[in-house]
Amino acid sequence: MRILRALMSNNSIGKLVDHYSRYSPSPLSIKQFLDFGSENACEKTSFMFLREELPVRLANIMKEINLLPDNLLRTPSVRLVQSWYVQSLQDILEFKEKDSDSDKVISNFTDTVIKVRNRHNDVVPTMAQGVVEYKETYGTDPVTSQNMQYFLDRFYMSRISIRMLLNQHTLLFGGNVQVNPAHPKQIGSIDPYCYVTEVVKDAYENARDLCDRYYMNSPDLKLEEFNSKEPNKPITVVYVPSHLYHMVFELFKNAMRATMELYGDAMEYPPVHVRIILGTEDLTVKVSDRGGGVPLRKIDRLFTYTYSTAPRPQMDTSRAPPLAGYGYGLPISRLYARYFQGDLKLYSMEGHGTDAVIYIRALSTESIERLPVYNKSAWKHYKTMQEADDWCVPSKEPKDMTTFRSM
Ligand code: P4A
Repeated sequence: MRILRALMSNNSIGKLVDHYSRYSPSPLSIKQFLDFGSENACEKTSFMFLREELPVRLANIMKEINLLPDNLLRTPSVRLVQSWYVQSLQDILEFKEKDSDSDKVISNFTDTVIKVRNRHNDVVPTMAQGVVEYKETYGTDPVTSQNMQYFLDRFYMSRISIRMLLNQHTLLFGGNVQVNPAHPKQIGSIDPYCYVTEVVKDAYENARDLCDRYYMNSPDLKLEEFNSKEPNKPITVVYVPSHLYHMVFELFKNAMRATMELYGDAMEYPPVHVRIILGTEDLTVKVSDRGGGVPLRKIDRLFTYTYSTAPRPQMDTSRAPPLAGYGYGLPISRLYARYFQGDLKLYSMEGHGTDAVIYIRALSTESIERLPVYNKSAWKHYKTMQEADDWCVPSKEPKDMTTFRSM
């Protein structure tokens, strides 16, 4: 406590960041999130945990922000984001000064949690703006692009995890009631009986509305479910429905866009085909379209932040917003999948269509937060120059084999 006060009075935020970044974040399983929020849940336990864990998660990622290239750090957007992190760390740390854990303090803490969450609402577009500013001034090279990809994946993953903690606390203890009237069976943002089909249908309907507005038409949905554990029973999973929705909504938009762009004004379109499969370890959601696919050479770009923030193509703003095509839809969706030890992959067949697959852990004990940690290994990623490539550069014109090494 004395040390903390000394650090604070020094007004040296850097020392605080150094201090808390020496601790590793503590990943929670969905099962643990549920236990936090069940009957014997108490606001004080959550308060005691968060006032330790939030500074650790904030400080760990703040160390990595500091390792960004100077030119990127100096952009107004990145400075703004950085100032939010500094302010939030200070706001949370105030609750460690007070030895008290009176009801008043705990209630003030909940207000602070809400304030912190709102402060960080626009982190993604602001950070994206920073990347655009940097690219406009300095351009991009493969090394910088790779470092930014590494950083942004970790930074946005950290943000997803911090918001998960903030949301659970405010949803469980923010109001007087502990049940969310809209989702009475949810524990905070987690649904212990999330009907996967319902989330998929909901995301489809909303993507279809966008598609209809932009293209005046839309492909149908074909949905199949295979429950290998309990055949003929609807598939449920313990999960965050909003995360699942975010992912499938993104995949529907892409599938619809590819289909509509390929078929043009045809009046009939091949449907988007969704298969939901429950196995022992995995719950898999596969979204297949026949939109012509993407060549393998271009698939990585769909997940690249520096590519997605290319100066936007001129578009007609009098029309409805386009279905997809800019922004961080796919890379962020993949982070949501990875956050609880799942993944999101694209298997595209150029000339035919794309299979997009979401993998989710079927067991809530295995759905454990996947969190970045700042350590020597992470530090090296930013400091090490990229080694020379150890693969041959393919030559366009093959050598004339008859004269090759005078065989
Ligand atoms: N073919 N297939 C896809 C796209 C094209 C596709 C596409 C031209 C490319 C970029 C984009 C949206 C669609 C698909 C499903 C996917 C991803 C890509 O999940 O059919 O916007 C970024």
